[in-house]
Amino acid sequence: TLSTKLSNAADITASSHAEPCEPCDSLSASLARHIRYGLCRDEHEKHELFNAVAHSVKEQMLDSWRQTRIKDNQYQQKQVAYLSLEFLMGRALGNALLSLDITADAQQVLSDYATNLEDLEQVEQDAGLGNGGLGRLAACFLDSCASLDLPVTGYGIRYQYGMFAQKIVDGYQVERPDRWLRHGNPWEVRIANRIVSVPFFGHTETYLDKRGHRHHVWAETQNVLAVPYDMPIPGFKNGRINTLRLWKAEANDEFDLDEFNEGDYAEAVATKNLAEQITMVLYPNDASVNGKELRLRQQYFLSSASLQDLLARYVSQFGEDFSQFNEHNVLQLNDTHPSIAVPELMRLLLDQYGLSWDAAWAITSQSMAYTNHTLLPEALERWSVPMMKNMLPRIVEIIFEINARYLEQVAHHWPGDIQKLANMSIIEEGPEQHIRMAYLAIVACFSVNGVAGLHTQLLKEGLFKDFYQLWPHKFNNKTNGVTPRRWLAYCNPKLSSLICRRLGDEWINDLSRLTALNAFTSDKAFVKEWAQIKFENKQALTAFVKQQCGVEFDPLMMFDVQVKRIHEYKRQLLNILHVIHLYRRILNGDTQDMVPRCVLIGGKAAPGYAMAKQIIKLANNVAHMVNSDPLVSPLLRMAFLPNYNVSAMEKICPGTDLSEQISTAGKEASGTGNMKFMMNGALTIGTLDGANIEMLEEVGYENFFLFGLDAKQVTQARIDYQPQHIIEHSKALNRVMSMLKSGHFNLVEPGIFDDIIASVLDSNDQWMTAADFDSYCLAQEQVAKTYLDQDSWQKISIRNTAASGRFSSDNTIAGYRDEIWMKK
Ligand code: 4GP
Repeated sequence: TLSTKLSNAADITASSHAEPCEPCDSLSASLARHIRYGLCRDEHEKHELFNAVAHSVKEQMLDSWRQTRIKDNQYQQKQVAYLSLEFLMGRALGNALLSLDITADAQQVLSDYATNLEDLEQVEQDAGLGNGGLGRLAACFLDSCASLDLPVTGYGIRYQYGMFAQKIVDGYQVERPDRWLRHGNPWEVRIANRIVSVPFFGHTETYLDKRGHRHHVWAETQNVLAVPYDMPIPGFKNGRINTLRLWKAEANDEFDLDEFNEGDYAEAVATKNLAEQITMVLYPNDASVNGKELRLRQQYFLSSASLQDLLARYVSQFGEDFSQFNEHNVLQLNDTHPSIAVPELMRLLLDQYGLSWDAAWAITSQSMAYTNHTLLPEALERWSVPMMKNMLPRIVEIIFEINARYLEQVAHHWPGDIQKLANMSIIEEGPEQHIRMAYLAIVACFSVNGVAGLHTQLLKEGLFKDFYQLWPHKFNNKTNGVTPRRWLAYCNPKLSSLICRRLGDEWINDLSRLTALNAFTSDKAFVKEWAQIKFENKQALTAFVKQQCGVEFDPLMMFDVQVKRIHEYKRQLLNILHVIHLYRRILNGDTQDMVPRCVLIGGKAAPGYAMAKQIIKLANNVAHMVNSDPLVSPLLRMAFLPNYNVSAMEKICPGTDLSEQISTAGKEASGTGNMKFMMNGALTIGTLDGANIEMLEEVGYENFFLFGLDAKQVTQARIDYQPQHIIEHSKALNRVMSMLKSGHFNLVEPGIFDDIIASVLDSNDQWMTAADFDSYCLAQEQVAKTYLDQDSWQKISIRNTAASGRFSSDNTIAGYRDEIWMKK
């Protein structure tokens, strides 16, 4: 009856320890119920059916979710909080079914509703709460943490609009808002009893108490409510359901009643809008920061809400005795975006809980760890002090105090070196002072890590050299990884099933087992089946490209793919120049040894990044010329895929032959797309950059197409770089540049590519496009030669998958666990 159900529910909320409970409804009963009582109509739209299914699947997780929470609240294991402004989760349904091991069940159940699972999955909107690498890494990490049975909570922002939707109009990128919550989010649960309040603005005051102790008050603040929405993160077949807690900003007074009574309805609602603006939209900048005030508000909002949540949870277990805090808690900062958590934790411990500076600092500096994700100096966050003083006056005071104390250490280490003090200060002097957030993070955190071997080495030698000298023990490397559940088991069911038939299914949570595939390179039947699966995946990708771009690919041709954010350092331009090179060769009848290829490029440009947008336009225009010449299309086709996102990658990587990882050496911190392609048996053409280096180590030179300058050579070559000279001496590049300059690709839009042309010719071109062109073309010829021998290509493909085990994010997370989070 209803009353017993309600009283059971009350028991559940009251009980504090895990206990067995009755199993919930079967998936099929649950779905029937959701359809019958949730939709309340006989006809329903596809997305309504999807929501009903998602609700039913979520229901299957609720008991385990609760058990996990109860267990973790006992702090038997140290609790980890992963703070990130971005979580690029993509779709959840397929992954949840896989983790819960109920995919077959769901397929069966759905057949009663005249639909199939695959179609229904396409209805789910991607949760695109991130820009690219850093956000997707956070999502892979959550999956690995749950699968490794680690008590890790993701803390992020519930952006009402995620990463913008990209349309291509006349070859140009057009941004459209991503209304991912339009039909509701069936996975989330609003947790009304954990709402906290985050202060902004106001001013600070100090007073002395009776015993002469100084106290700080942050007065007359404007407070914004932070409302948690929890998403379940299921571990792979292990019963753990972790939590991704996303904060939504809400006004604490729905209406200003005085204004409302005076009849100014709009003014009364305005406050509400101002508060809710904070979590309205994700900043669509990848690896670059533009110093916008609203962004700082987002960062502080996330940091403060998450820390308040963490402290409240701790206090409810241990009271206000913080001596055990570090034993039970650790925080990982995903780049500097949430590094304002450092002074915020200090503030809460000092002002709210009355700890001394030294006690608060001991806790703060032993509980936080920082991951850096980019070497590009322009991406290092700096916040204007006057702006911050106005928005967060108490926080600025604390940062200045941290800085003053820390600079004493610097002075002690380098006596008399004034310049060192200025260089290393958290406060950058100038016409306007700025706070260097990376320095703040390094000073406060006990661990600083890069995301691939080369990247970490470059941090130590370059960007953070002084800090490495001062605190070598803080620095460590954690090479990135990707989750094999989503990026092989789920996205490539055919390959996955072949591997399972040969190796069993233990590779899914122990990816190193894939090395056993090497033994099958001499098994003809296996190689044939491997090739057949790639072919079928290419057929599926062909259909997707046709549907998304209207371009006809041919699965008999080689699929050469570069999908990632559009950025000059990633050098999509180099790829396009190579396409022009092939195109020109075909027009000239120089087609000997050429392999028919379909080139796919996809990715979004930051809306304010003019050069990246021009590169998109160039890709589209070149594609148009290439595809419209019937003499060319048997040998070369090209498409620009609009709106590249997580769910697109799930279709792309299984059907790719050649993965383009061609960044200027020393610029790509790690890369993770490179790993997804490798796992799915693509061969890589790439530079000695980021994790490519480690991939090469694993798979061997003979199974990787390496080209270009390495990081040291790039630095060297920059000193006296003369691209004009290089072009004069390269027949191929010379012809490509002439064709580009002739306006062949922009006959009706003269001049639109002038900036791009100038960038290649510029002796200041940081990206060294001209320098690597010949070497790239040579490697591409090697690719073609290898591809012509299909048997050998397929064997290399198998070796790539076999060697990808090291790049499971399970591996990476085991490293974070053993060397950072749980390190004694
Ligand atoms: C990215 C890096 O560019 C990429 O190399 C790396 O694999 C990824 O982080 C994860 O570590 N950086 C960003 C960013 O996404 O916004 O800085």
